[in-house]
Amino acid sequence: MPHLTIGHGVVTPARLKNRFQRHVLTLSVAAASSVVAQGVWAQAPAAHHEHHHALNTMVVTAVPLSSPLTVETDPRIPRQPAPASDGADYLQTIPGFSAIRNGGTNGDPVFRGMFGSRLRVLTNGSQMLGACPARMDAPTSYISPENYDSLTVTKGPQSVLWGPGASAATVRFDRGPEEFDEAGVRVDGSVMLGTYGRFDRRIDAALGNKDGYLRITGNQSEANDYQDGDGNAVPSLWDKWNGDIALGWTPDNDTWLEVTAGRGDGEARYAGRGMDGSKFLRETVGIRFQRENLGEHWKRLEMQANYAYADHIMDNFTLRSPGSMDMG
Ligand SMILES: [Cu+2]
Repeated sequence: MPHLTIGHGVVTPARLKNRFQRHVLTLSVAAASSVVAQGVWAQAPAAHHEHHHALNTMVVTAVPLSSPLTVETDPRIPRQPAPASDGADYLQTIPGFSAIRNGGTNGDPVFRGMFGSRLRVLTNGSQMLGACPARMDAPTSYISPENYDSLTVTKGPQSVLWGPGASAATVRFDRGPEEFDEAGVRVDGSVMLGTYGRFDRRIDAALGNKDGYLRITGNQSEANDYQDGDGNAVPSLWDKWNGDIALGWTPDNDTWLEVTAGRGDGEARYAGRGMDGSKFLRETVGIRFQRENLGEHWKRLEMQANYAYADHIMDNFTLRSPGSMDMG
């Protein structure tokens, strides 16, 4: 269970006041005792002990630190209240992260007050930048966290292993390699239904043997606008899908070669802007090679090449009525 639960008490102002009054009462009784009858004084400390204050329990759920600088977690593990619609939504469960929201999805992640190019976001070691000049598609908007096996956040600029510029943090979503001891098939999937049309489904399947594997991951997530207390629709609709395929070769325990290809698209309504995102097309291709234990002084050799293409369209007529200033 990689989630950390911390319980501690809360002292609210009302409670504090209440406690203060009780202490005053205790003291006044003690003072009266000492003046009126010296013999009663011995009982006063006992009476004081009876005033135990059971504080309310507050449960904090968060991803624990692996080290002071690193947070590692499995993004497939359920988190509350519902699966994350994109990378920024997931990162918000990690202490230090927040997001500049656009609508229901595609927020822009912020770590310790820094965002944009200060936050390096990598998927399988490659960088996929957004296409929108108004940052409707932060790099995390192309990421469905449940489609990855691990999430590692390296805080601060201390490591230069993953390229320059990450003064806030480096965020890595990674997949693979698959490990089959003998020929077999592995299938993992989930479906989630929620209010306001939230409907998520995901499949992650692999088949292979000791020498290699074929893995397919796919997901679709959608939600409608939610309504505020007066019943007005708040523009927050989204619908997005991803499909990825990976072909791996693992001839021995130290060698890994993988070729990947992926595609995805989506649309999202934005409450705070004059336009919506009607297309977030992603096309990625990659090849990576890794060999370990090359010698006494050479631990690992890694090579990879990636291609990423983003096609984004924003307009004010696909998902809303042109010229409507209420953005409904
Ligand atoms: Cu845009």
